[in-house]
Amino acid sequence: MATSEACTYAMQQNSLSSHDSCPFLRHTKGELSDRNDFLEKIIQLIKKAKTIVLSTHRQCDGDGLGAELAMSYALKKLNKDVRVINVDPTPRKYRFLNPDQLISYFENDPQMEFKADLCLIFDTNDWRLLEPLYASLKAHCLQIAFIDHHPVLKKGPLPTESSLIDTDCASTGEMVYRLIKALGVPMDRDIARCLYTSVTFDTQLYRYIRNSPVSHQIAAELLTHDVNPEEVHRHLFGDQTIGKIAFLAQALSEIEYFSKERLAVLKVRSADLLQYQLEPDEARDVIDMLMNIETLEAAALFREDGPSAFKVSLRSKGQLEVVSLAESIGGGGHAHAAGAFVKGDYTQIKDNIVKVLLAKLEKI
Ligand SMILES: [Mn+2]
Repeated sequence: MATSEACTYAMQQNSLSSHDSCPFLRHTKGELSDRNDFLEKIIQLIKKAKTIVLSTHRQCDGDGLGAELAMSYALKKLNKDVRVINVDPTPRKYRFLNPDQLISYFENDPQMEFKADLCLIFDTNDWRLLEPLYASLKAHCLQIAFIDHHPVLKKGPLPTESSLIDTDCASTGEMVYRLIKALGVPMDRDIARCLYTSVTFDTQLYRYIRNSPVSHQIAAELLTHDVNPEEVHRHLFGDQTIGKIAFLAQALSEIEYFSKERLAVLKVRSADLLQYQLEPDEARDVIDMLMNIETLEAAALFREDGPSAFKVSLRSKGQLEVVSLAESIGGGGHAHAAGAFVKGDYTQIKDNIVKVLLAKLEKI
């Protein structure tokens, strides 16, 4: 899947230059203060709206969740009638942000009633990642805007016209930080903790900062608002269960290597997740672990997602991009971190993907 995927592995370079012509893209180089004018349109929409619904992609991650929760705290301070509605429940590792007290889950209540002047969707610009909630948002919200740092897909759906897409930002949290500043909402501990979660998660502890000190600058300010960084880091990247470690031991012993250990492929079965009592989200960091292997230039993880259905995660390093492959199978993401949901026979899907990746490796 495109976006939640990409969030775990933000790339260091700017995104695909072929998207430069996209009217939604705002390439915003420069100092923090210079970039605020790009936010003006969204700011006006927010100021005008009385009721606002916030959401993010399904199987949310720390970036999308932190961004929407930070914005919900900020909008409440502006006396807006705010509601956060996500497609599905929040993965375990993010529960320290008390999502269940703050978010309604559409999956648990598909008949839920709401109406809003404005809907802001964070950390994706692909409405398919919000289905079936998106149909309901379209029916009940006067205007919808995506606020996102992923490139717009070449062949996928376009974001709505009022959307703000900034592929220079290392996280959606960075965009929301700017929005909150532009709205004139004073920073407080709740907002800071959520934004710190966003920025820290998507930069993977300040590893993927897109050649910019901005993530650090924002973090430095947020930490003056009584955020406990070790606590956030522990929740996001530590706190593994014994089951998770046993799962990793098994999964890592089953890696298949290709092309002189430049490509790795791994399958995660639903039965494994069940056996070790893991949520699907907990298989996600396995592929990032793989990418720490010195020789690897690309990796593909196949996670069973129902009968003959797989979540494919792709990673790459350096010159090699994987987002075009992800797009070709109905997904998307960033250049070095992308994914898709696919249906079909495992061996066939895997063979096709390996073939494409090997051809790409040939070319670099
Ligand atoms: Mn993100």
